[in-house]
Amino acid sequence: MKTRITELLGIEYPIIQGGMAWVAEHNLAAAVSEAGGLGLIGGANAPGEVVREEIRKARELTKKPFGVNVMLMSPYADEVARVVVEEGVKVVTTGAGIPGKYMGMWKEAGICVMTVVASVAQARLMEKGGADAVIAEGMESGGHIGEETTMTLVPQVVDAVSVPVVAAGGIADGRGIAAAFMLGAEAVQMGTRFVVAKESIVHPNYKNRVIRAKDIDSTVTGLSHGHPIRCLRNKMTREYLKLEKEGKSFEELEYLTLGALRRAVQDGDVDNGTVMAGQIAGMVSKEQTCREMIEEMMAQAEQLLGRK
Ligand code: TUI
Repeated sequence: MKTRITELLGIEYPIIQGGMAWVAEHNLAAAVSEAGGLGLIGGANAPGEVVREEIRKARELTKKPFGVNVMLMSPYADEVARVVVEEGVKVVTTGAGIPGKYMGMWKEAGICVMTVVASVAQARLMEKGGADAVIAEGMESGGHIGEETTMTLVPQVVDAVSVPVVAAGGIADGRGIAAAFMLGAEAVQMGTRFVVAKESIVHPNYKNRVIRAKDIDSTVTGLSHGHPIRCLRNKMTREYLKLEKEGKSFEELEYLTLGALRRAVQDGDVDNGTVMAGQIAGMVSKEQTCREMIEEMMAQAEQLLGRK
């Protein structure tokens, strides 16, 4: 399945692994790239030097292309943006903001830049700013989300820009990939399914929560604060949502969320931590290698799309 995205990135399959905070480290990124997709290292809130080390470790595991996600709300975004240039990273994705001030530097370095957008207006802005592709992410996604759904956002973004579009949010099997292609996407980005990959370093408690999740098990905290985060319901979200409803501010509730993603991912505290996952967690039912996941999904997608 050759598309403008597979050609642009030099990858075999149109599957990109999301640059998830604390989850998307070098082992996962390298495994996805080795299996023919595009692995991403999530810069998240990590300092530049930590990301540099991750890039170097990924290089030891794969000669294939991989990328780095620059989370623009990070206090270290400036240094991570420089590190990707210094380390000769070929692909950068951005999330949670507008990467305008880095675009000149990245384009000059020959980096392929793909920016996550949650609306048509953002997609137009990113294209104008020089993005090589946009990742249209629906609110089915885990973590920090916009307001539109993948089903409605992707075709509207496809109509609005001429750069290729990657669909993200709510996709975790070959049917989702085929559906995204029918909407005009030329690749998909997936997070939740890769959380439970064998190569993923996420704590077994976290993986088990995702594997056991039902369709209705995710919720969104911080909607009224303008910081919506999709995660699986637990003790923390029940407390957060109760206090949010009572009118407590973002700052007053920060004690519940500070460091909470790390607590869930690394320590396995899935009661008090933030278990970020997308709505499709209900369909993610087993741990497999990245290669097994990608080959299974591509076979299904190709059959549905009549390409095999
Ligand atoms: O970035 C994400 N998802 C994330 S980042 C993250 S780390 C974090 N942890 C705790 C609190 C906050 C963040 C966890 N999940 N997805 C990509 C994404 N980008 N979704 C939405 C956007 C987005 C939002 C605003 C892109 C552009 C944008 O522009 C801002 C503007 O002013 O228009």
